[in-house]
Amino acid sequence: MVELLVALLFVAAVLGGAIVAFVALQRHSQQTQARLTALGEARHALLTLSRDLAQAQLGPAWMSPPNFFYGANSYLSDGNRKDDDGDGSVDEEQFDGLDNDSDWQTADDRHVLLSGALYERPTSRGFPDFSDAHVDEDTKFTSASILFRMPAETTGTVSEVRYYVGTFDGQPNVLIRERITSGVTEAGPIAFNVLSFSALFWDGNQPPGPTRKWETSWDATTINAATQVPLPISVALEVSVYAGTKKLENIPPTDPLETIRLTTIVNIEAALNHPNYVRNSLP
Ligand SMILES: [Ca+2]
Ligand SMILES: [Ca+2]
Ligand SMILES: [Ca+2]
Ligand SMILES: [Ca+2]
Repeated sequence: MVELLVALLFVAAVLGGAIVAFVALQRHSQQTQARLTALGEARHALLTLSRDLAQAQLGPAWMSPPNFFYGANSYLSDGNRKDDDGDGSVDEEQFDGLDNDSDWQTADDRHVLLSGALYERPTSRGFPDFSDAHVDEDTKFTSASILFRMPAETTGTVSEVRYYVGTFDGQPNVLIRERITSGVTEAGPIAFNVLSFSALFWDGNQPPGPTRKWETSWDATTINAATQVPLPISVALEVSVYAGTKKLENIPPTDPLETIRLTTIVNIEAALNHPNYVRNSLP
């Protein structure tokens, strides 16, 4: 009888251990699943945006205003409440292409030489800029909106497309794509749980030098199309998507947030091919 009891206790102990391990594994796989889902949302957001932005166009002349491209960022006071770059400060940067906390050094200039023969824009060398170390590494969140024209799905017509983060179908933090074609508006969700959406605009109109930089806003109507390029040459994009397992609304306002953050740069074909765009010559 004693032996049986010992055996039963042993089985119970093994089962208990197995249950604890199973719960830990499940929690781990839920976290992995949440990260994969967030990564999927972020990738889809950047791919959809890149595909549209690459086709941004000037005109047509009969539409008002003829040159139409707006971009704006509003910088939020909060980030993911984590010290992502391990420098002792939390969320100390803004996604603006600048080194806001002055910890950039010449050695952090990552793309002086991109490959054996390809260099970064000469005017960007020796200055902190996008994707250099210590630039925009541990950022606060941003709420951006971009509005531009692109060819519509029906040949010969034009759509006005707007991207922004808002509430869709009662759900907050949705990256929304709104498209107006011939007076008809369609809006659809591109990504969910988007905590940050930022866009920077490369101005090809500034003379080569340190003034040629990423702008945090754009208004094509203020640019003289006869002598300048009304579209940005490139747009740098950032999205941060919530990747935690708890519901976002159940997280206390001071707790750190699990996030996935992706960035990319899109070139605008119509700007690159514009006759007023003066390219920097490569060395
Ligand atoms: Ca952070
Ligand atoms: Ca930091
Ligand atoms: Ca910095
Ligand atoms: Ca910055």
